[in-house]
Amino acid sequence: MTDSDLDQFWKGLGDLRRAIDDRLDAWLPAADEPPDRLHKAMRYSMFAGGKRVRPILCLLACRAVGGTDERAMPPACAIECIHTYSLIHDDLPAMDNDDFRRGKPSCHKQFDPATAILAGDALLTIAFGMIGRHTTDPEVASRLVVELADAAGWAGMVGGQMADLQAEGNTPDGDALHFIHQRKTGALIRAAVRTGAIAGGAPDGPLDMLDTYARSIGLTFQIADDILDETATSEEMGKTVGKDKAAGKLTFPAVYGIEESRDRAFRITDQAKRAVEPLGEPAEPLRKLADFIVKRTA
Ligand code: GRG
Repeated sequence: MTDSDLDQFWKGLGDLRRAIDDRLDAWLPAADEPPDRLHKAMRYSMFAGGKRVRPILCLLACRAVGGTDERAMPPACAIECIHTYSLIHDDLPAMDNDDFRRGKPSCHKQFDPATAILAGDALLTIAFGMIGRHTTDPEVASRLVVELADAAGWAGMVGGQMADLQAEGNTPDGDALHFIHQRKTGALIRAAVRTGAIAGGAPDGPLDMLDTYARSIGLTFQIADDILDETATSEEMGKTVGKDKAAGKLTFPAVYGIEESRDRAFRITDQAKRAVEPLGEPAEPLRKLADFIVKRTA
């Protein structure tokens, strides 16, 4: 697939992105509802221009197993809320201390740290409310809640973030790197695909194929992020770049160098695409999205 085909594919997902934004708008508290500062902060970060990769993955995984977009909307929106909370908290002075996110002042800069902490907390908790309130089948709802809790908490993103902080300044080591990346970034991306498939009623076989796909693209997403942190400009990324290296973070380029990291990312992307080959044409958008993720420039 050429770069311009990929560009076309990504632009072609505009309707899906708008449908997700409309649903998030409907399911988040109104900006003027008291306490309005909290709701304004939640909405500020939610509508700051994120790419919506995770909810798109969730909807495409649901389609790949024959499900409707409607079924996947609750986990898709829930995951974007959890993702946005993680970025708000990650930017706080006590964590990465970043003043910019998505090209705009980060939440604690636009509001204040206390409001940013509470906006993150409210986005994390509303995610589980979205699943419970808008999933019609209670058994599916309970499976989705467990998937999300595992991916977001100690066994996933929060655990990965802690391991990442603990590893700062350590000698670069491939096993530790995989441990961190699978949890910090990979777990939520994996949950996006798995919850989409579960909401769409996937039997075990296709769910396993999608799981293999999801683990691989979760890793390539973070490899691409690590490379962009060293090669892209802050303007291109909409956030401060180069901080990982300066902080002695455990990244793919630190362990393998930029070229080997790129080669690995492309090899893992091929594995991802092969894993969903048996799902045929309905999984084609997922294969294209895998290419987009590895080649992304922001
Ligand atoms: C604070 C509990 C807690 C966790 C933070 C995800 C995370 C853990 C921190 C974010 C820091 C970071 C740069 C992670 C790398 C991968 C990543 C999540 C990048 C941002 O995701 P995109 O590119 O962002 O999907 P947009 O803005 O498009 O939504």
